[in-house]
Amino acid sequence: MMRLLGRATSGNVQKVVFLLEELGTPYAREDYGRQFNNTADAAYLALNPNGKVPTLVDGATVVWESNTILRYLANTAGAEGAVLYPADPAARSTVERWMDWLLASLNNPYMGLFREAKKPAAERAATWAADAKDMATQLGILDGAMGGPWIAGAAFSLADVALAPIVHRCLGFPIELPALANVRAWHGRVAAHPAFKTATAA
Ligand SMILES: N[C@@H](CCC(=O)N[C@@H](CS)C(=O)NCC(=O)O)C(=O)O
Repeated sequence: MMRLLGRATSGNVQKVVFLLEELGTPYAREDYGRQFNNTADAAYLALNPNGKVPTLVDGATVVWESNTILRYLANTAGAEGAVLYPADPAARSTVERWMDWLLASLNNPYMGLFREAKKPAAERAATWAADAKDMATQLGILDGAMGGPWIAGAAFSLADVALAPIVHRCLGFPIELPALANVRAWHGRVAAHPAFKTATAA
């Protein structure tokens, strides 16, 4: 059975749990990271030299980087995986661009706000306002680009899986955001997936 190493509270672990649950793939998640204090051990670093979670162990295959894990799982999941991650290059690019955008554009303000949101408002770093503005801009871009019920258009895809746990948190930060009607409607659709509920329960 596949092993997923990573704490349930990590957004990047939640992406992978969402997909494993959605595909109905048997897996065992093991607690690694932060409070478990076990990702700097030599045994873990031999699997993932970043000392970060998640790491997926599938027999002799070890995969790290959450978006790479999503692609690996889709590529090994047969017909259902091919719907989530289409082989046609043009269709695939509509999925991958948002997975890359998540890391390249949304992640920076997300991480800044995520770190500071835990503090009382008066103690937040000066970067809070700039990150909030950037977050509003990035989510506005996503909102304006959505041309269908799902991130990549008509079909639910890896882009939805990758973005959902993170955007879910972004919408919950105590910051001013534009209306984001498309993003909020999409969030409601994703949140109705039992697999998403399981992934984000922690
Ligand atoms: N780009 C990496 C980021 C991995 C990462 O930063 N993971 C965080 C949790 S979301 C982590 O390991 N934090 C330290 C810890 O939990 O010990 C990925 O997508 O897998």
